[in-house]
Amino acid sequence: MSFNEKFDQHGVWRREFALRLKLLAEWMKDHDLLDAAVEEQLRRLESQVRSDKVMVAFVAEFSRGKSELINAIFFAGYGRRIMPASAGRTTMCPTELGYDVDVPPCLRLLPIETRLQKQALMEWRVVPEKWTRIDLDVNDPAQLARALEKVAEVRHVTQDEARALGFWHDNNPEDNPRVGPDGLIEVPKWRHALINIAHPLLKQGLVILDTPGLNAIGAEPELTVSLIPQAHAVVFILAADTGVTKSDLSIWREHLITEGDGTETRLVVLNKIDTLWDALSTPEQVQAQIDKQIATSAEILGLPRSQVIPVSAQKGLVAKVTGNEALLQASQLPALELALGQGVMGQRQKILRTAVAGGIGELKTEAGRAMHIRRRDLAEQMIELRSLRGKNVSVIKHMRSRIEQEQAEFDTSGAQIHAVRSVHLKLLRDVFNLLSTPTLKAELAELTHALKQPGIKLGVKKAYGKTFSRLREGLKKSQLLSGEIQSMLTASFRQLNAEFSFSLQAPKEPELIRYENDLELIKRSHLKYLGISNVLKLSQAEFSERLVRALATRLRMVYESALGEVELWNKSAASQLDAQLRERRRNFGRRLEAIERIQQAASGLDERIAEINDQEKVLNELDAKLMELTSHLLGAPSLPSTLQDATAATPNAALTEAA
Ligand SMILES: Nc1nc2c(ncn2[C@@H]2O[C@H](COP(=O)(O)OP(=O)(O)OP(=O)(O)O)[C@@H](O)[C@H]2O)c(=O)[nH]1
Ligand SMILES: [Mg+2]
Repeated sequence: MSFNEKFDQHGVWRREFALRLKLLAEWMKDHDLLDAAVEEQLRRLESQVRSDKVMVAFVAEFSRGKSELINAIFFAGYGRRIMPASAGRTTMCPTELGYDVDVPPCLRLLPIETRLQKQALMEWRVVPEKWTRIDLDVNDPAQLARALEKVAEVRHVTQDEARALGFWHDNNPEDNPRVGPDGLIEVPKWRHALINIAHPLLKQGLVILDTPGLNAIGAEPELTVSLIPQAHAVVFILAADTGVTKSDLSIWREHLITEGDGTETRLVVLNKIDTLWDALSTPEQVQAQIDKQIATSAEILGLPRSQVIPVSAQKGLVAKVTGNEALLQASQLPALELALGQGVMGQRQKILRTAVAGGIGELKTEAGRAMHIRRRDLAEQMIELRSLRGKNVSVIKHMRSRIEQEQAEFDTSGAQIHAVRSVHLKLLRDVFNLLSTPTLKAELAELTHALKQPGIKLGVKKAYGKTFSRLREGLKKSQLLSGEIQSMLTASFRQLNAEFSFSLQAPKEPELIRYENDLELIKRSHLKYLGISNVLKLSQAEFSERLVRALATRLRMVYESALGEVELWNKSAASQLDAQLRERRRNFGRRLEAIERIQQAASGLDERIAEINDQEKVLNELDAKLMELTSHLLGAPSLPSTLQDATAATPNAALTEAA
């Protein structure tokens, strides 16, 4: 299966999942099983699957054919070249292609001058009015291609301006761009481009990142420390005729080497194999040349040969546009698409499904608990009613006053439950604090200070190390506190269970330690970035400023996820208490009502017992149905029979609506 097909299949699964989740939510609502924690869990699952994005980044030195390859893999359907690809430097700014329903098809461009301000790229993303917008007509490929030419636009500025924008460095002149005869320097006109089009793959959550060459990547720290490391796959492109050049190697070392796992998410493409096709050589001789280039490139990059894929993007594009099957095979593009499909999509699907399975498990536990309480209440009522069989009026009366007394006692115990809640919240506040934005900001203060010092900063690595070990300490402390809260909850719940025969169970605290891993990855991407060739750049205040900003935004994302987990945990504990209180109050009502009926008519008792029997049956059915609905959610992408029935008339309409 090619990448595109695999991605399509992934999309079908996600749409079905969303539909099934919606059905489950409605069903739970109908049966009064939707408490706050369940609702939150459902919301999370839905947004996790709906907003799941797969980012594929194309990274290489200029003119290796990144844009052409994107055209060939994703846009051949438009019948022409869509992304500008031409000799020399073409793509001047990082270009992200994706789809957001809430935004009309358009190209948004962030002016390069925004670099003079301190906001990080992530922060600019949320202020669309600061971007230049050009509407796109997806039905007019020529207009589309014309509009996209903007990403190649340049400006000519003085040396001072170029320096301020981060394109001129006095201390490593060999990297500086050429000065024109007029003394001006060519710089990109735009800092970042966002393309929003309803392309089928983009609609399903694919995000493509096209990047400019070496020095341009380095100029935007966010690209190096955030976008590229977070991409699910990176395609690194070499040219078959030149092999690995010095600057290819710098990009590879600086931006793409990942330690440990993750090598399957790095794909190396040996592009332009058509330049080796030659009428004077036999096909075997050509193949031998390609093989030799693969072997050398793999060796230099330290990869197995199987991970270097030969291809001709240009011939692949031409073949697809003209429908030339022989040329398509010769371009070897299908083999690359296959590798992308297996590697990237296979991985992504596995990860998403595992995450989703965890969420569904918790959902089942939450809903199961509500049913358990109901079942137990029914059983107790049954015992109570059976004990009334053949008893006289005064016994029944006595029973009534006993229930009323129990109810009154229970009502006064509200304070005790309230106390547990407030202790819980108070303790939680400390955890929230530890993971809050102000805390994070304070932790970063020292590093910010170190980076802001004028001149070359030899102590920066040390400052990074210290900052990250403090952040790790913070996480450890949050984990410790969470553990203490869990013990407190367990003890309080046990006490409440004993006193009121509740069946509360303290939910397991989140594993915040997990986020240490994220911290480690962030730290590594920063240190790697600083280590190689950027130490000199650090002497520039603007560069350091941008670096800290990029770091802060990335860390904030990690901390927000951690906070989200703590919140869900809190909701689960609170909603258990609420649910048991509510059920208990209802239970008193039902018991009193039963006594009333028994007092009014002799047949009342038997009728009520029969009713309880029925309710038990209904509960068993609910239980089975819950199992069924949740296991469907975990299943393979094919509609189960019940859903097929429900959507048989207009299956597509139902799916589209759910999506
Ligand atoms: N012969 C041949 N030329 C190719 C191939 N792929 C790309 N090219 C050409 O190489 C040139 C550069 O291609 P681009 O796609 O613009 O390269 P890029 O990596 O995006 O370069 P920048 O945007 O400058 O970073 C263009 O003229 C392409 O037509 C190929 O497979 N064979
Ligand atoms: Mg390009």
